[in-house]
Amino acid sequence: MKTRAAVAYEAGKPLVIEDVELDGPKAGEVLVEMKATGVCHTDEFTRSGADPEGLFPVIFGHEGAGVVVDVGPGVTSVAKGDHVILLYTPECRACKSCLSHKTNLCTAIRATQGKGVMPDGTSRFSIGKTKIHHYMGCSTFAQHTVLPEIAVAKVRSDAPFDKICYIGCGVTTGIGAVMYTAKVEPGANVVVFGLGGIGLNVVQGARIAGADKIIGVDLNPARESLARKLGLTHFVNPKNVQGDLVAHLVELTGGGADYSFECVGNVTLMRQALECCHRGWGVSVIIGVAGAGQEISTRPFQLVTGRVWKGTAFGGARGRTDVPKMVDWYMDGKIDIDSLITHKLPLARINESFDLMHEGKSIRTVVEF
Ligand code: NAD
Ligand code: AHE
Ligand code: ZN
Repeated sequence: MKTRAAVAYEAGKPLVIEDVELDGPKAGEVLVEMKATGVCHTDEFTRSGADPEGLFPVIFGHEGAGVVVDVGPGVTSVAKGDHVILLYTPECRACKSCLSHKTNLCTAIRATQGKGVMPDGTSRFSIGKTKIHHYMGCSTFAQHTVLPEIAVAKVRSDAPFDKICYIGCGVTTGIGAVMYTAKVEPGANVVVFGLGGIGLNVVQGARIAGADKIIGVDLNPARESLARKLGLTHFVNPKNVQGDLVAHLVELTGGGADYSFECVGNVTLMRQALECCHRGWGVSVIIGVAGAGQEISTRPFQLVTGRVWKGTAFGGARGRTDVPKMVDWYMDGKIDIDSLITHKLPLARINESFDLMHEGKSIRTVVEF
């Protein structure tokens, strides 16, 4: 079939809206009609050329919700008409990682996903003779896309696509990092570096977990009011701190953070996030994705004296199990998504979403089909 998509031909260049060929679902795969997709900083990260795994030409997007319109042979867990959220972290429930119950990082299809192809090693997208790569196994910047059934979470049909698409990455990553990865307990002091589409969800996750102080660090003063609405208790703009930021945060938390989260992708901030943690037990969780060649460093003494460095992908959530629960929490009013969706655009104007991101104007832009 033909479908409309935003194609990235080259790093750093605007996406081009094109009609692309899409082959139908093969065994174990589903065809999804996209209804809405968020634009995450990670899409921009790969578009910019900073991603060591970046491949071109490609159809980006990994934060989507839609409807199953066709299924390939052998598909049993979803059917035509089901509403789904797409999963860049699938959940096969059969691989060593899924069976371990120690990680959400299903390994069933990660190798081919990283090569921009489906599990059989081929792409479903093309233009003429040119193969177009899939992105993070999702490619949500297209009116239709094909995924393995293990990479979709069936969700309730009364939930609005233009809001729940954000559960496909940002919401689950932020709230999951607090609940599943860090396991923040009531009364804890939390520091969040970066109050964008991910960090604000860390803030609301920390509030739900019953954190005491929730301190946000961001260079953009416009982030403060929305962050406070979601549960932030203290806003720190590093530009206004006299002296050392880490020392300031240690003082503000009365000795160091119980938990800190880096939600920017900046290795200097990652170090500060670790070092503002409390001696003996503070846990720092890296969420931000750093560019090719970047490395983290600290004095080993920081770890010897009990601080713990962790990382999280998709907030440690198991997609098919946890994502439907997240949708229920939204529908029950337990989590706020509406305030974070600051802009909506049609696919034809998707490039504007990257400008809004760089200008610090948007939290999430949602593209509706
Ligand atoms: P965003 O652009 O919406 O937010 C980034 C925020 O960081 C902005 O508010 C910006 O003002 C702030 N910031 C930038 N530089 C700063 C600095 N030096 N000090 C303080 N604040 C600073 O991005 P996002 O969508 O929230 O994504 C954040 C990061 O998380 C990205 O690196 C993204 O790739 C990554 N991410 C990781 C996962 C995962 O599973 N690990 C999932 C989604 C996104
Ligand atoms: N390709 C990059 C890594 C990118 C990365 O870490 N991605 C996160 C999700 S970001 C969503 O917005 C992730 O899921 N990582 C686990 C995985 O298996 O990719 C690089 O540096 O190579
Ligand atoms: Zn993302």
